[in-house]
Amino acid sequence: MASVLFIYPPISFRERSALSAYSPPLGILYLSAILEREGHEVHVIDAEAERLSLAELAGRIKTINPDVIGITCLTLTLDSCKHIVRVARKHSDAYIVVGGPHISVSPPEYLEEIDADAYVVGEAEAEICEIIKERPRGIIYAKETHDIDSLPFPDRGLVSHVEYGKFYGMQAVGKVTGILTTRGCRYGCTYCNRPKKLGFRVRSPHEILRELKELDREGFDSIWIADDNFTNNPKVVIKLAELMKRNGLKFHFFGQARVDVPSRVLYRSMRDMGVLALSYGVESVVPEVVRWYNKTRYPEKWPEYVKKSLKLCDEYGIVFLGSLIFGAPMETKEHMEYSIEFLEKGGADFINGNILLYMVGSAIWNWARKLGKVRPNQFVATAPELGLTPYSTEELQELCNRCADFSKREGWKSAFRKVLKRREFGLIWFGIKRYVGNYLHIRKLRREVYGYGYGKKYTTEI
Ligand code: B12
Ligand code: SF4
Repeated sequence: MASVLFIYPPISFRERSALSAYSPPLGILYLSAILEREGHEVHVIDAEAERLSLAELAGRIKTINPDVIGITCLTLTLDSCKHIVRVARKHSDAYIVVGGPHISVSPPEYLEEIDADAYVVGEAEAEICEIIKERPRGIIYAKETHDIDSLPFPDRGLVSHVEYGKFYGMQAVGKVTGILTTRGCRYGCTYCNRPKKLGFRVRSPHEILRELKELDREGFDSIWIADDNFTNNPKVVIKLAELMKRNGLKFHFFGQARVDVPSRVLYRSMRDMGVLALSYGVESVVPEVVRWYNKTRYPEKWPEYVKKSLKLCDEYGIVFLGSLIFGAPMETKEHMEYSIEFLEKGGADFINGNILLYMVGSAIWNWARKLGKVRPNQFVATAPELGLTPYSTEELQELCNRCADFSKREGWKSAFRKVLKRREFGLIWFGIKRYVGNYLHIRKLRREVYGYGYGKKYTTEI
């Protein structure tokens, strides 16, 4: 039996992300559960959430001295991943295998630069045992699991020492973890570089309930729904809410959703099961821009969908976090300001502004490649860097800061109002403690700059 160490890298070992310890890395926790079932000894280091330096990570690798090191690689964590491989080679003789979203979208000819022994394209549950046993070299194309109900639950015990739920300096209620109710995505946004080949799959509500019961026994209070979109399959959500009610189960849920499912039954169900906050990929409310992002087949209806979702969130006391992207080629400053105002006046609680990224594997990266704007190994670049928007980084950054300022000014007040509306007294008490705590904390501490992804500096006070 082998000793296996999985590592989840940070975006950068120098700057820490504002999202740094939000939710556990479920992908490797699923793989760990499968390996443990076969009798392997598994360790997991979440270098992002544990805020480890490269030297500290090297120390941990030396101490564990594993036979196999498995690393998750995102496009934005590619550099950190390369550093980890270098350090792992120096401090161990382990066989090194890398997987994750970037490996699945990278042109294969560039994978060798990572200097691992093997690279896994796709979801690895079906292959992981054989990989650990046979230790093959080169690129392995994994088959996706169609029946995701057949998978064991992720082994969250491997990261029980890490405190999750931290988000822009705030902390979710109680003990926090993540869950997946679906895999894959049904949409094809042009800026998105999640692996497209993975089909959309849904877990049965009974199976999700079984996992939630286990999380309840383990004492979890808050759960981040790690699906690409929790509202991708409203029927499952509605059924799940019904089952949870029947079983007397309730958690504080957070997740990501789309605006184009503004159904009252769905929102009532989400409120009943405990959904507290949803992050929506609004991106823009200008149909021309929305069309370019291929967000929907009905771009002219998008602003109406946004309005309806804002209204439903208000009605059911769900905190609305709207994400916007700035820098589409035809997008003017007036368009961007209009989108911000639309959310500000429409009742969004938080607004998260981002500069458009061209990432390998996305349709817009392929387009920029054809135009000769990106080099084949330039896996990520911002719109201003490529000259694909008339605006400079500073101009777009200013708009991002305007969103951050709105969130800091209004977000907590309006979110608290929504919580009051829900009449959940435990939550209200937690909110008061946090609000007062944060206020004192903010006054005491100096300003700090958080690195948030690539091309964007998120300045906040902690
Ligand atoms: C939850 C989540 C987060 C959470 C928690 C991250 C975490 N600890 O998991 C938070 C909010 C913190 C987050 C942050 C970021 N995220 Co995120 N996140 C997700 C999300 C929604 C779910 C992740 C998940 O659980 N997936 C389900 C599991 C089963 O899939 P998986 O992780 O890919 O793992 C499978 C395979 O990839 C493979 N595999 C994975 N690792 C390994 C390792 C080995 C050795 C092997 C063999 C196989 C293997 O097997 C796994 C099991 O099937 C995904 C979208 C998605 N649905 O995947 C985006 C996603 C992964 N995130 C993305 C991005 C861009 C980010 C950020 C860079 C955003 C930013 N600008 O800051 C940061 C990066 C932080 C960091 N250090 O990684 C992109 C990555 C795109 C890409 N190609 O790189 C995705 C795909 C979203 C998207 N639609 O574009 N994220
Ligand atoms: S951005 Fe979200 S909705 Fe669009 S394709 Fe990517 S995961 Fe799906």
